[in-house]
Amino acid sequence: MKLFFTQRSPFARKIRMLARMTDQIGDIEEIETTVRDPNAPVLPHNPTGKVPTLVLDDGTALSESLLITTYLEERAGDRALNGAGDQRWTAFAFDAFVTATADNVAWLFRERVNKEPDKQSPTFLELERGRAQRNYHVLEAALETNLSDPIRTGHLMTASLFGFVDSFLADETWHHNHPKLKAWYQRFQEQPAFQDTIPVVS
Ligand SMILES: N[C@@H](CCC(=O)N[C@@H](CS)C(=O)NCC(=O)O)C(=O)O
Repeated sequence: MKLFFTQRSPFARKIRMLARMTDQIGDIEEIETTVRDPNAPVLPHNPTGKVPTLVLDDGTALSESLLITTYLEERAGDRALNGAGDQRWTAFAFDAFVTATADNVAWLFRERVNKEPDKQSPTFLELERGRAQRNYHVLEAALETNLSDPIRTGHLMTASLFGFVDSFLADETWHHNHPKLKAWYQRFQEQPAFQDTIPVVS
């Protein structure tokens, strides 16, 4: 399989961590691509040009990190982070919530990096910051009840999101104002898969 990723994408980093933590990385060739570029290596496989994209050996291209997560979780068998049986949907629901939060933070990032300050919409930024704050409160409560649980795929998305914000939106680090989230994230950073996927940006 081929996994197209960028260093910056928190969604791709989550998949890269999942592949490592479920012992599937040996079956995956990681290929760095550009985005928003007519010559991006991912485009012949996925015309949307989005990352992550996982191309299966039969050429099927999976995009959307939750779909790729579901695929790799099923393929992982006993090593699946979300377990088996119906209770896994609680773990996937948590993952979907964090993924949606990351989507919103990514929109906020695009507004800030792709537009000159005087072209940015204060209304849009205020809305997205409000949404992020709201979601971070929920996340703090969710992690508090799950802190002693095994690591689930939603935890990987959470750590990827915080890593992205720390590296690329350093003045929007809301997790620093949530002591339990902050402490959890500090501990999570010791995970080898997290260390192995730290963005290398020149
Ligand atoms: N909801 C998507 C979000 C993926 C996403 O937004 N990826 C960004 C990079 S962080 C991307 O591919 N951008 C390229 C583009 O917008 O053309 C997922 O979970 O995979």
